[in-house]
Amino acid sequence: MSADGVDNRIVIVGPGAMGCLYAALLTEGGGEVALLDYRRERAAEIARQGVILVEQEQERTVHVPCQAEAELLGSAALVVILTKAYDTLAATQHSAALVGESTAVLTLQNGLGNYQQIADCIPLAQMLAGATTAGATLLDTGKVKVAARGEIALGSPAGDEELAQQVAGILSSAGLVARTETDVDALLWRKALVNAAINPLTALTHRRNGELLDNADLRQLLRMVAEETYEVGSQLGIGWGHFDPYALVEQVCERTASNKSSMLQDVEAGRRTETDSINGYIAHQAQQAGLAAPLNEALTALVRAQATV
Ligand code: KPL
Repeated sequence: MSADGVDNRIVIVGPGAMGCLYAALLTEGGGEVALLDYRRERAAEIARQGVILVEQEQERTVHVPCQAEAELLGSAALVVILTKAYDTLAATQHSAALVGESTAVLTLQNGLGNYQQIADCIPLAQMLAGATTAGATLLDTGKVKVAARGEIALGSPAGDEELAQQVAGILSSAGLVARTETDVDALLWRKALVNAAINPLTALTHRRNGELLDNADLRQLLRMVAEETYEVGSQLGIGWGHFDPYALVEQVCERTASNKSSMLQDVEAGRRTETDSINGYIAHQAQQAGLAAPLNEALTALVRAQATV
């Protein structure tokens, strides 16, 4: 990021639901924004037609530059990685030309292990990671239905509070709600705990988030997965603070009741899911530490078996 704060160009990597949503909102908020997509034809289509937001039954188009080659965009103040978790490494490599010595790279992806993968290519000191409570559905190329704008919480894995504040400031000044947290791993594990419980159960039962609470068996499963994940995290030293894991999951189901989770959307669209980076990652971490996480392990296998790819 430039020391004088003048060069605030933001590049969003990955034109999925979240990528398009944030590219459009940040552009509307006065940010200088571009999208990077590895698929040339899709990039050209989005560049031509713009991002179409469907919000509160109203449709509007926001024009955002979109390129397939990072070299054509040059270095940015902020790069936001919003690809699917399984594309993290490829997206980071594809974005290399965007990242100069003073570029901050922020991942807002679902799942765990993303910033660690990105940090294989980019100095950890330039990395930020966070989570969003926005809800969005990709209706078509570049066309997104907005359920909730939500808020972004982010932090620095290297403990650079100033960088985290600076980037939260860039996002806030372009109209988003953004705040910082000091313990980034606790933040990411909290989001992963919610995703580990809600996402596979919605994907396996084809229910919306709120509909999980209508069924006693599913409520019980939500509780058990949340508690298992909490236990694994605790054993691994995650500083959860005091909270009731099931209460958090229930609250998110209620707040996002009409949402189709991203995993249900993936299954319905015949796309690969992110279960390996959510339930699979938790089960793997547990196994490495000599712990058991049978529910996360079983959900990973069931979702993988259900997916068409
Ligand atoms: O993050 C989500 C997702 O769908 O991936 C939740 C919080 C479950 C909202 O739908």
